[in-house]
Amino acid sequence: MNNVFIGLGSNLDNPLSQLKAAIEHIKQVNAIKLVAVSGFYSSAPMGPQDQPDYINAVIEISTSLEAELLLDELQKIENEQGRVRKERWGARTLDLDILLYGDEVITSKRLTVPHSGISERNFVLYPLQDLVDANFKIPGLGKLGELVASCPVESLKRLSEN
Ligand code: ROI
Repeated sequence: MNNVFIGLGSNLDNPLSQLKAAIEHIKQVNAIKLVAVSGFYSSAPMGPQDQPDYINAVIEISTSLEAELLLDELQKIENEQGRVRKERWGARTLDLDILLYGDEVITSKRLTVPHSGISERNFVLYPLQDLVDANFKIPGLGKLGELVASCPVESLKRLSEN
């Protein structure tokens, strides 16, 4: 079994419900066991500013699926929840990113793991910090605590309701 962290993001069509529905869909995949869910956070968009704020979270799963088969399952869920791929860095109903896949480094046509944006994305690092401790090692990038220390919290806010 592989321990995997997945980043969830949405800024359209009731983002909090989108994330919760995605977690329910992920739980229904046979080869996936849900281990933990971070808090839910709101944040200003990274990239074009003419789009709504995002809700983000990170989940930890345990899975027997190879990385690309896992990606297939996640993309199915994105599509079922109405994801339409339009402009790069534009608004989206649901984004499911494989952030970490065990301690593997993957660079294939479809996948870059650890996810390429991790160290600049407070909406990934802070939720991840809800699930693992500061000494947790991100392959090739160092300890989570050090990445968090050099990534300003800015507008990121933890929602009170989970
Ligand atoms: N900005 C925030 N705050 N959260 C996201 O999940 C997110 N996802 C994206 C881009 C458009 C880069 N901006 C984001 O894909």
